[in-house]
Amino acid sequence: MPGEVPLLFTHWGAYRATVADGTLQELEGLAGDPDPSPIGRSIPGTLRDELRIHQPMIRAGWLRHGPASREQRGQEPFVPVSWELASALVAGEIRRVTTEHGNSAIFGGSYGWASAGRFHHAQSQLHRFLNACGGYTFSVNTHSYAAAEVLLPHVLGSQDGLVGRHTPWAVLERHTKLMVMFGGMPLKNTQVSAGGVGHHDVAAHLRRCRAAGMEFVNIGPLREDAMAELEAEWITPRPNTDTALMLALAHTLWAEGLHDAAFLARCTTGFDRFLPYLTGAADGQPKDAAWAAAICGLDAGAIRALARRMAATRTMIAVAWSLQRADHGEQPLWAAVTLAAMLGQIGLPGGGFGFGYGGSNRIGHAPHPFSWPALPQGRNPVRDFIPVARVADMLLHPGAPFDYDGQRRHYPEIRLVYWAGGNPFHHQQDLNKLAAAWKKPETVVVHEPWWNALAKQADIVLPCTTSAERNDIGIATGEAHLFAMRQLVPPVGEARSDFDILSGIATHLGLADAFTDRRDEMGWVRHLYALARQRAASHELALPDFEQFWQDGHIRLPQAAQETSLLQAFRADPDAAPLATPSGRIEIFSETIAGFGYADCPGHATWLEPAERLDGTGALLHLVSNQPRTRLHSQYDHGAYSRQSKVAGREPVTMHPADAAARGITGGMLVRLFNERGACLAGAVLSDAVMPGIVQLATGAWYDPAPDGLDRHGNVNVLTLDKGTSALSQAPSAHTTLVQVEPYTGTPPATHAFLPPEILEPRP
Ligand SMILES: Nc1nc2c(c(=O)[nH]1)N[C@H]1C(S)=C(S)[C@@H](COP(=O)(O)OP(=O)(O)OC[C@H]3O[C@@H](n4cnc5c(=O)[nH]c(N)nc54)[C@H](O)[C@@H]3O)O[C@H]1N2
Ligand SMILES: Nc1nc2c(c(=O)[nH]1)N[C@H]1C(S)=C(S)[C@@H](COP(=O)(O)OP(=O)(O)OC[C@H]3O[C@@H](n4cnc5c(=O)[nH]c(N)nc54)[C@H](O)[C@@H]3O)O[C@H]1N2
Ligand SMILES: [Mo]
Repeated sequence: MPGEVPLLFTHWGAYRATVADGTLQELEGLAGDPDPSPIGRSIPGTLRDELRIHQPMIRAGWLRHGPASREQRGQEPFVPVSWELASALVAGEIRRVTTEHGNSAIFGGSYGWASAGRFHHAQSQLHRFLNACGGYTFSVNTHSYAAAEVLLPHVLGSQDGLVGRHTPWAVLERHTKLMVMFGGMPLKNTQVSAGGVGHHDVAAHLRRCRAAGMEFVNIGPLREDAMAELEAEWITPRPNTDTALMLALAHTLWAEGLHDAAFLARCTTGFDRFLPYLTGAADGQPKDAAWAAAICGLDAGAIRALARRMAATRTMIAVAWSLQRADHGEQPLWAAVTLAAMLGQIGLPGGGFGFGYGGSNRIGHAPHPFSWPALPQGRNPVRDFIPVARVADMLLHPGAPFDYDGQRRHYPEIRLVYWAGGNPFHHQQDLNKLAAAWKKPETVVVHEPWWNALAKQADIVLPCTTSAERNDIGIATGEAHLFAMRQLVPPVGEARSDFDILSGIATHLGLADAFTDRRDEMGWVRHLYALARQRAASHELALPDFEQFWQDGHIRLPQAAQETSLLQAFRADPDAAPLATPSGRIEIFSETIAGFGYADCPGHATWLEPAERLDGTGALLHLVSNQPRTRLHSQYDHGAYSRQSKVAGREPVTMHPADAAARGITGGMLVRLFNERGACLAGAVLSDAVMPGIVQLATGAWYDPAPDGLDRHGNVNVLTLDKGTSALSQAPSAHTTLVQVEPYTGTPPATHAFLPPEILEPRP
């Protein structure tokens, strides 16, 4: 009986927990999960490790001199203080900044994943609190797929096929004959879903697809982005040249009369505006296979053959979210939709396109027809915002203008940064630039469980609990597993939940009732469950009462037997079920976007040179900074499972043996990666499963800058490019980065990533 066994629910799955003597001993995959994630192995050992923060901490200089000491941020010891003092100081800063400068001087975007759980959702907690304080400058869109979030509503009228409503696996298994995967479907990424996973079943779905005879093509730099059993054909265009390849596939369809003219006429608009560009009538350059072959480093015949194969059978074009986390990341999305429209299979079972099938366990699951409850955040009266990845630009250039989706806006001047539940010293590109920008605000407040880089870069560090130390309700969206997240162990030291931390500060500001709504933790958990129960009931799904749920620990709702393909109703009758675009059709050309007049995002899918890319000379290498197999972003990098993957004590960097030989690098060697933005150390792994010309260094190694700026541990974001994809979406361009690699010949510096900062004696 699950009720007997306590559960720990995370973004990468649910585990049965063994607890003894008030400590978490062991985690085992949830019964029925065919493929539990090994990331859970890192949790028991880190829950009470030496990196946990036990007490509120204040940077020594801030305690003495306040905001005037900001140049020392990140370099000074910390002083432990009481909750009473820490809460009063934070409340005082909020009062000072809002009174003197207004609420837009607080940056509370606080992007990040934090931990699973509907109530203890750090970002929602912080936003609710700051709204009670009168608001804050916020951020829009995600690091995951910001370019898509802005572009696709113009092209498709919604984000269907990006975050949900994908053609489900059950339909793919039966109907798709050819799966063309740009960026593959890396199983390592499907360990995870935002909010949590019940059963990991992407591998099983893929196996069923293969058993049904589906053929796979993996287009991208890493062979292992496609599971070996799929026997995928591996095509390796130079990274960031997918748009040229897609245009050439489209050109071949056109040149050979393989396109579906009837579908284009009935369901799309603007093909006539795109065609002169495709054929070269507009600019003298046909976007044909020979043209793309030179850009991509592929064989023109292979491109034409793939186009013919796609036209000859039921083809799904799957595009990884990674392709749009690159300079001009809007273009591969628009080109993929254009190519799929020319094939004419959009809305047919198993045909068309889908984004992110390998990006999350959730994609391709049938959602329930209602949304699950979340902590209400209240209303933010402040109108200032930034696109999520523009945080360093905002801090560095207050008042400067920026474009975003047809608007011209200005960066506000930020005095107070408040971050809970994300790690900008993990996620932000060009960390040396961020480190400089981070000196600008007067005060930085952070909630963190561990002494990671973000905590070390704060002025006021408020220690927060982890999921094992509090009560919550967990919902694996899409799969509809509900979990009672009962507290397993007492909190470490004086650590508090984000809710309790913020309640304490709210009390100092006279806002306690506004923030808590007079509910405590269990009051909120019961309230959110009651809402979930109501919503389920209105869709004829009966959930047990709270006591029963809390005792049983786990509810699995019947999966909705969803058979609908993406855009099926639209295809069947575009007049009866039009898209929410200006034309009601798929916009191969968008008057709206063309009207913005952006040179870096014209009115139709266009090949635009990225800021940097491989040019065929072999001098520099393209950096693939993909998601880590052994952790969630930077979370649990200090855990056993991530640590055992390190090479020479650093994050492993994988490169092709030929590229290594050309640089005198052998496997296991300590190497230095560098470019004009920064440098880091890493441990070399040689493999022919990466294409020549690239190096792969996953994100998430804890940032560990030496005084000269060298990152000693292998944080890839000291190398990456901090540039908006275009004026349209200003999305992150992490996947557009060239580097050089060389053996590291000096005495290897010790890493400090997993050491806490110096802690001074508490003040009397
Ligand atoms: N180069 C490169 N960079 C990338 C990407 C890439 O592909 N390449 N991918 C990007 C993408 S897609 C994403 S989504 C981002 C992810 O970036 P983030 O979401 O910022 O990364 P995390 O490491 O998950 O950060 C979560 C933080 O919350 C803390 N935390 C956990 N639970 C709690 C809690 O209950 N309360 C509080 N207060 N804190 C908690 C964790 O300790 C951790 O420090 O990274 C982006 N960065
Ligand atoms: N284990 C684990 N799983 C995760 C996460 C994690 O941190 N850990 N993070 C989660 C999050 S927040 C997100 S948003 C998703 C992200 O999901 P994705 O965006 O799919 O993730 P990535 O691993 O960055 O990229 C997938 C693959 O794209 C390929 N690629 C990179 N650049 C190019 C290119 O220019 N062209 C082509 N054709 N291929 C390219 C790389 O080979 C890379 O392995 O993953 C989620 N899953
Ligand atoms: Mo993401």
